[in-house]
Amino acid sequence: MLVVAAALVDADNRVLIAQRPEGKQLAGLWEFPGGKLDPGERPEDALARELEEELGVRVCTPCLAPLTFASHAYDDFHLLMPLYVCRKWEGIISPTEGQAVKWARARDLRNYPMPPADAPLIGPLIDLLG
Ligand code: 9L3
Ligand code: MG
Repeated sequence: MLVVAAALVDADNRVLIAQRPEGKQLAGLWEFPGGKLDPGERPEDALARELEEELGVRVCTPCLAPLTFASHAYDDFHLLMPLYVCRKWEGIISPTEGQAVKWARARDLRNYPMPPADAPLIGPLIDLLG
């Protein structure tokens, strides 16, 4: 399964994480926002769509800079997930699914329980953002 995720980074180099809502798989864990590709969709277009659906912000696809990949074998599928860094968006972050969101320093991300696919992305973000 191909899923795309974003590290939205603010002017203070903090990263946005979102808590997966009740009723979803991995509910309660903190993730980099994103989701699955629709059939035939390009990764950057899928991520722009997901960020608008989940957070109400618009990003331009050239503003999405690929940083690294997450790869994790769940019991029933293998998740492959590129992480894109994005520093520019339009609109105010307003979670649309009742999910909590937090801005955190990259080095503090380990304090938040994350899905197994997301946790290995913290290292490259610390390297990038300090
Ligand atoms: N997933 C893991 N980490 C993430 C995201 C966005 C998604 N940062 C996993 C959770 C689900 C699957 O990918 O098993 C699909 O995600 P969603 O469509 O339920 O958000
Ligand atoms: Mg999602």
